[in-house]
Amino acid sequence: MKLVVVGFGQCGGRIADGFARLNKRARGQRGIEIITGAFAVNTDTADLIGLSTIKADYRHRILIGGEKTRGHGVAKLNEVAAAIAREDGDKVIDAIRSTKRFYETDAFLVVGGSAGGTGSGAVPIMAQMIKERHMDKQVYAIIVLPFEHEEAEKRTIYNTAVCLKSIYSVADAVFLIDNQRYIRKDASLRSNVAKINEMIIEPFYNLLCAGEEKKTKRIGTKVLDAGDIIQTLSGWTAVGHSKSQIGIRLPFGLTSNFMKKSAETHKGVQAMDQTLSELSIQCNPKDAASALYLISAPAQEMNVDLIKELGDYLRDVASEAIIRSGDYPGARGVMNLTVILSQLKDVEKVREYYTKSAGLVEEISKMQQTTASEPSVTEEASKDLPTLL
Ligand SMILES: Nc1nc2c(ncn2[C@@H]2O[C@H](COP(=O)(O)OP(=O)(O)OP(=O)(O)O)[C@@H](O)[C@H]2O)c(=O)[nH]1
Ligand SMILES: [Mg+2]
Repeated sequence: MKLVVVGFGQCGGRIADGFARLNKRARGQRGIEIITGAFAVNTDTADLIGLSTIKADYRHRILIGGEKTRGHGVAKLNEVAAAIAREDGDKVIDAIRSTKRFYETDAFLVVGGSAGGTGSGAVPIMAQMIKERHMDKQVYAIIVLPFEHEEAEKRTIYNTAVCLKSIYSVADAVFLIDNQRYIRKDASLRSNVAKINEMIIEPFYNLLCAGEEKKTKRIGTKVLDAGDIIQTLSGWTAVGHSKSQIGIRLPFGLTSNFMKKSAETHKGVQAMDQTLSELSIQCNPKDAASALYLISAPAQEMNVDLIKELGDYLRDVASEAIIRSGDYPGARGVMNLTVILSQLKDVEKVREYYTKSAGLVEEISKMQQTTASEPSVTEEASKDLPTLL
């Protein structure tokens, strides 16, 4: 599957940059292209300069709202970013259209953090604009939810809720990424967003590559292609990935074929267990109406039993879902498992943002009016003084 990836704001831009690197890796390791274009869009010049892989020209690192913000961002005001995106969005659309292999693109992926200003406000507006102009292609979103420590601030909750509601109504599917879940096991990651970004992006590697493979030895018995992914993705979506070792020599004595096979099958179940416990957002698999898994391991290790066990396990936990699957022959000694749960009818975390922000709407709109119209208390105190200007 080939994507055009457009990241908004700092978080979105960095993740889009990561997808650009993913394409380099696919090209280098496998000789295939999975990203037809990668773009970063921001109201902040400094954040665009900080990227490393997206082409460093104004058509790939796009500044919007330059006249309004002078390139200094929108300081968490997502309604300002939304207005800027509406005004300057055509600049982004034109740039996307100039992608060299645009006609090969299967879908768009827009990315942003929900809690800031630029990503939160621009992602839904741009998703809508892209959708209107390219009705034949799917538009997916990756929305990164804030860390717990950011949630003390009202704006964080409010921006997230408004962004989620808006993007859900325009995108074909929304991948929910809960930042907090990535530091659950390793708190040092809090200060290492680059590492978190790698973890966010990794599940997409095999997923996008599988259907693009050209080499016979890397083509699975059941190829998972763009069609399967498009059929699966809709609405709230969680994604997970695990990597484990496979085909490691067993202890002396456990060498019969039967023992080997059952031990390896057990590995499959373990991997599925681990993947489901590390999904990008906490959810109940029973709430998914569609699901997908892709197993990648050395061809000789992917026996029928292993694949059947994986399918049985997922069918058991995601009992309401239509399940699609694929196998993708990969490197020796490693087993990668990617799982997607989609069309989730309930996501507790999203529901909580909506509930919590309901009480904030009035307060935030009052604050917006205050900053826009009322002079500050300090200025008020100077009203009787003359001015030199
Ligand atoms: N996973 C991840 N999260 C990030 C990254 N950068 C920022 N975030 C999170 O994304 C949210 C939004 O932050 P930014 O992307 O900096 O905000 P922005 O879209 O640039 O908006 P403004 O700077 O307010 O205009 C916050 O919750 C951050 O914790 C990143 O590189 N990776
Ligand atoms: Mg920013």
